[in-house]
Amino acid sequence: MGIVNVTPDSFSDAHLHDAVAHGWRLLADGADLLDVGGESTRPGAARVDEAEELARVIPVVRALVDEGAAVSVDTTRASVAAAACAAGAIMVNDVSGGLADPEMLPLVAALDLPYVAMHWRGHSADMQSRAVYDDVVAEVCDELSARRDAALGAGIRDVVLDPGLGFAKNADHNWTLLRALPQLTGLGRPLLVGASRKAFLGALLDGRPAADRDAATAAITVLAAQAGVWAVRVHEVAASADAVRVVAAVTP
Ligand code: PMM
Repeated sequence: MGIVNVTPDSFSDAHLHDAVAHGWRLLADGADLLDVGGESTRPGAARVDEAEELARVIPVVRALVDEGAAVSVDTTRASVAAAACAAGAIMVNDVSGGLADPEMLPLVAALDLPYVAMHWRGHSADMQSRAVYDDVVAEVCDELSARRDAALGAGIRDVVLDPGLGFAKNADHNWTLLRALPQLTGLGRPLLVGASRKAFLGALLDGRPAADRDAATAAITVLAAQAGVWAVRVHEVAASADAVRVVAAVTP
């Protein structure tokens, strides 16, 4: 899954053209799916309003779909998910797992589309204050199981789970969860992992800036592929696509 973040810190004012060109590059590099989002979820980020999120996301979804791309929409708002799916998106990636908007799960059920439910404890502005666990693996598994059951109970048939690395989690929590991929895949649904360029990789690499964390990201892709993870969500696709093929070649 290649990341197309349509946010001012990713693309300048000419964002439509730039974001679409970026999406095409990710497809050429081997992405099977493009994840288009208009709201930054970095720790501390403020929310964007609905009109702004729609204005960022919908034209990019439409342009990529019109050219034949498979697109998921990265949003916590049912209204944005509905508009993106009307524009041709075929999957909803909700970092809140249905907690941010009560209309999200019924909407995705009605559309009968696949749904990514990520582990989440609150919006980005103050989520790191919720990075408190006695047993991070047990608690993430419990809370993610509850979101799985809510999504299935709402009538969504195809539910993907995601441990939400970096969301109400510190670096130790992220590494502990990556060590526990077998327990997470044991929740009985396909698993998505999003480690790409995240701060815990920068911390491991002595403060390396985000753009220089792609080799570490590809190393996580190897671990994820070996653990049977369904997909990784990455900024730089080529190395991760190669990593997946290498793991496949040595997997009986
Ligand atoms: N991470 C970000 C945004 N959306 N969606 C899922 N399912 N999983 C993630 O880990 C995830 C996500 C934040 O990362 P970015 O700002 O680098 O896109």
